[in-house]
Amino acid sequence: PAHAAPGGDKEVVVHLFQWRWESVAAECESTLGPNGFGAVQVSPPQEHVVLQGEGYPWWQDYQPVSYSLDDTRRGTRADFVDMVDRCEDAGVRIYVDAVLNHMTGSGSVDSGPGSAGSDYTKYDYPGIYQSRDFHDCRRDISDWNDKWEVQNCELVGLSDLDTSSEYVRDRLAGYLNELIGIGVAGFRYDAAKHVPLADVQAINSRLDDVDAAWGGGRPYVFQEVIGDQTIAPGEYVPAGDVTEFQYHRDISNAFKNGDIAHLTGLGGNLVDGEQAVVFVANHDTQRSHPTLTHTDGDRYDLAQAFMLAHPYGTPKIMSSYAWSGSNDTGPPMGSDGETRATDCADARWVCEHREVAGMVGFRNAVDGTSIGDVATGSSGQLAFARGDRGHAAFNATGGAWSRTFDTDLPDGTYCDVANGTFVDGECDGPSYTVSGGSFSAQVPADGAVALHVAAQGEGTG
Ligand code: LM2
Ligand code: CA
Repeated sequence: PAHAAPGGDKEVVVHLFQWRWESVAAECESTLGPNGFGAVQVSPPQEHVVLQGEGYPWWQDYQPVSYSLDDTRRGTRADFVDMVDRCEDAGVRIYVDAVLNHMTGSGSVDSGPGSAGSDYTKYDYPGIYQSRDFHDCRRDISDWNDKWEVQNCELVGLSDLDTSSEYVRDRLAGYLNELIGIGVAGFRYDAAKHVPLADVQAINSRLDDVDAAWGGGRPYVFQEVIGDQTIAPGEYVPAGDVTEFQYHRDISNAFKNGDIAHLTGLGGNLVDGEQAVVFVANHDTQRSHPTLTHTDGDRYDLAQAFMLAHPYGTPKIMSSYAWSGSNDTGPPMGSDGETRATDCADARWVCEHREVAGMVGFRNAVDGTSIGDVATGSSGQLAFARGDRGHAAFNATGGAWSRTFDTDLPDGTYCDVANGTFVDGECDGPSYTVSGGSFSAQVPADGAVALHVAAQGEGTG
C-alpha cells in the first residue's frame, strides 16, 4: 500500500497533544522507547498565529503563518531537532501533524506577527503565498453534500490554498521535505478530505525518502478524513492510510454503554485494517463528540487497552491535557502563551498513555496472530486469545469477573501488562500462572488482564 505504516511489530502511535518538544524528547527516553511505542504524533511545528485576545487557544497551531520551525509555543527549531534525534535514539519515530489545506482565518487579530515574528494578513504571507495562491471561493463551505465546495471553499473561514497549483504543491512538499531532512518519519495530513485526492498524491510524489535510520523508504502518511455521505474514507486510501472515525464511534459507544461482548468483529465492515488508523478519542472528538474521554477514567483507559489488544488498524493513543470551561482552552502555559513543560504528576496533564503503556508490548508481541479462543460473560465482558502469543480479558462492568480461561499460551508465569509494565525483564504489576492450557483470573471492575509471551516472570505488583 501507498506510504504504508512501518513494520507491524512496532506500530503504536501516541499523540502527545500540545507537548513541548523537550517534553516529548524526555518521554521518548523515559517511557515510550522502553515500552515499545513506535511513534509520536506531535502538534504542528510550523509558525502559527498568536491570539492573545482569545487566551492563546490550542487551535492557534492549525492556522499556519509560515513554514518556519523557528518558534512555536512549544519551543525553537533547535528544540525540535533535538527532540527528533533523541526520540530516534530511543527507537521512536516522529510523525508531524501537517496543515496543508489552508493558512490563517480571521480571528481576534487577523494580521501578524506570527509566533516566529512573520508578518501576514489573510491571503497574504510575504515571501510564501499571495492572493493568487488561494482558491477563489472565498466563503465558508456551506453545502457539505457538494464535494467541490468541501474542497475549494473555506473550512471555518481558513484561507484555502489552491493545491492544484504547482507552486503551492512545491511549497508544501518543501516544508515536508525539510522535516524529513531533520529525521521526521511520517505525517498526519490535517483536513485531508478538503484537499482533492489528486493534489494529495501530487504532494506525496514530491516527498523524499525518510532517513536511513528508519529504513530509507517512503514516509508514512495517514490522512485525516472524516468520512461522510460526500467523501468516504476509502477514497483516500490510494494516497496513504486514513483515520477511521466509524471505528472511533463504534468502540467509544460500546465501552461507554458496557456492551463489548460482540467486539471481536470490530472494524470488520470498515476500511481495510492495513490502511486504517484507529483511536478511541482524538483532540477534536474529545471536545466536539465526547462520547468517551479521559474524563471517564478507568472505562476509557480500558477502551484504549482493548484497542491495543484487538488486531484491527494502526492504533493511535491519545494523551491529553485537562481543561474546564471553554473547549478553546489551551494547555498549561505562561502569561506569554508559551506552553509549559509537561509534568505527568500535575493533574493538568492527563498522560493517559502511561496507563496503557504495558499494553503496547502486548500489541507488539502478538503481531501477526489473529483472534483465537473467545470467552464472554455478561455483555460487558470479553476475553480472547491472540494465537499462542497472548491472551487478554476485558471487563466493562462494575463488578469483578472471575473465571478460568482456556488459552494456547505455553505454561509459565506471565506479567499482567494491563496492570503494570514489563521493562528490562521487570514486571511491576501482578502476575498469573498458565498451567495445562488455562489460567484463572479475577478481572477487575472496569479493568483488564493481559498476558503475552514476551513478558514472562514474577510480578512485584
Ligand atoms: C482539523 N482537522 O481536519 C483539526 O483536527 C482541527 O482541530 C482544526 O480545527 C481544523 N481541522 C482546521 O485545521 C481547529 C479548531 C477550530 C479552529 C481551527 C483553526 O477546532 O475551532 O477554528 O482549528 O484555528 C478557529 C475558530 C473558528 C474560526 C477559525 C478561523 O474556532 O471559529 O472560524 O479559527 O479564524 C471563523
Ligand atoms: Ca481545500
